[in-house]
Amino acid sequence: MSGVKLVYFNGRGKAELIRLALTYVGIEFEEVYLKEKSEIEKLRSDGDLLFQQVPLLEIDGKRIVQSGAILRYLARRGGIYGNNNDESTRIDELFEGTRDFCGPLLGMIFRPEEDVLKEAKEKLLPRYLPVFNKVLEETGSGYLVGKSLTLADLGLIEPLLILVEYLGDQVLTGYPQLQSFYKNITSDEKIASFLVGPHRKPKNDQAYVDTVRRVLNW
Ligand SMILES: N[C@@H](CCC(=O)N[C@@H](CS)C(=O)NCC(=O)O)C(=O)O
Repeated sequence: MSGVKLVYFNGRGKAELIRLALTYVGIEFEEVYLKEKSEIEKLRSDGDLLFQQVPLLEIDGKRIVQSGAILRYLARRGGIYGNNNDESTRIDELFEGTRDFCGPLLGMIFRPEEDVLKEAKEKLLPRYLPVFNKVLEETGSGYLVGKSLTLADLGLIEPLLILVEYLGDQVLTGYPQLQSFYKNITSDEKIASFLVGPHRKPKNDQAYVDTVRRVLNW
């Protein structure tokens, strides 16, 4: 075992992309699932959570919090964060766009599904799908930046997976670059194995919501 440990809930939330990135860059890891309030309280009182929040990644003798910091650490370590400052900046720009795109979708089941999907159809899809489709058209490589997969592409596949899961693949109709992006990325060997493997979490369900509420005292 590599000793790498991801602490979060047994659900997607802010950890799912970290799980995907760890898998993609080839780092084996174990997961610790928070189930009780006392567990997060212990991490807090031990000083393990800088902002009192999870996810927490223990790796290379460090404890890293903040999902963006964790993902960038993994991206740099795995060589998927560009070859120079300009590329990394472009990756950041697009990656942050994927976070804005994905954010409202992560709340599925914490809010009524119909409301989230209605807002997604009215606001998120028309705002973000054309932009990402256009960027892919411009690079022509099948990736958002450069000629190989970067953190930005991992960031984009997360909301696309959620949308296709909830709305079907017709959600990408009219966006040919995104259709082939979706197909290519999900058939990448490492990503395909992640999607059917033990680190991939199922759709949020009531048990997950109850656990989060209990642990965080919501
Ligand atoms: N900006 C942080 C936000 C993390 C966050 O909101 N974590 C939630 C669980 S999803 C949490 O631990 N909340 C407890 C709290 O805020 O006290 C990140 O991206 O990691």
